[in-house]
Amino acid sequence: TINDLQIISLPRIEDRRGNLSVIEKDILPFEFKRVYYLYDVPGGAERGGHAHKNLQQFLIALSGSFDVVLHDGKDETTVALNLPHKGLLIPTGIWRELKNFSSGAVCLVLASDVYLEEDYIRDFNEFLEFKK
Ligand code: T46
Repeated sequence: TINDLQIISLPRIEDRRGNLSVIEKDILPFEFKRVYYLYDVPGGAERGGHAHKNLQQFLIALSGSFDVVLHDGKDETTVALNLPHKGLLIPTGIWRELKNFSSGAVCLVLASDVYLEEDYIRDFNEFLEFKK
């Protein structure tokens, strides 16, 4: 459920040359098998609009900001991501929509598995049925 969403803070190593953050495998509750990123998102565009049956993902706003609207079949919440050293852990079975991308926003995603189209639920009513 959306109660299982987690904001995970990453180490931030600051010095006069700037900041460095790191994601080591033990900071996430899953081993990541894939990394992808969303960028050059035009103003007003929305991404997501689906749920995953098994996939777990960790999202970070590497640059800029965007909102993630999350639904567990019952409740909805919105998480604003805008810090490169804090990420959102999305467990399995959560519907997500990404919107309000700032210009230059980059969304980095670490995923628990490779790309599998059969893991997606792309219809909201089907998602509600799946959650029953
Ligand atoms: C999610 C949100 C945050 C691939 O070929 N490999 C991949 O690993 C991914 C993620 C996508 N694709 C292809 C599939 C589509 O033809 O790239 C195209 C765009 O994918 P999609 O419409 O799923 O993109 P988003 O931004 O709506 O969703 C993605 C992830 O698919 C999804 O798991 O949670 O980012």
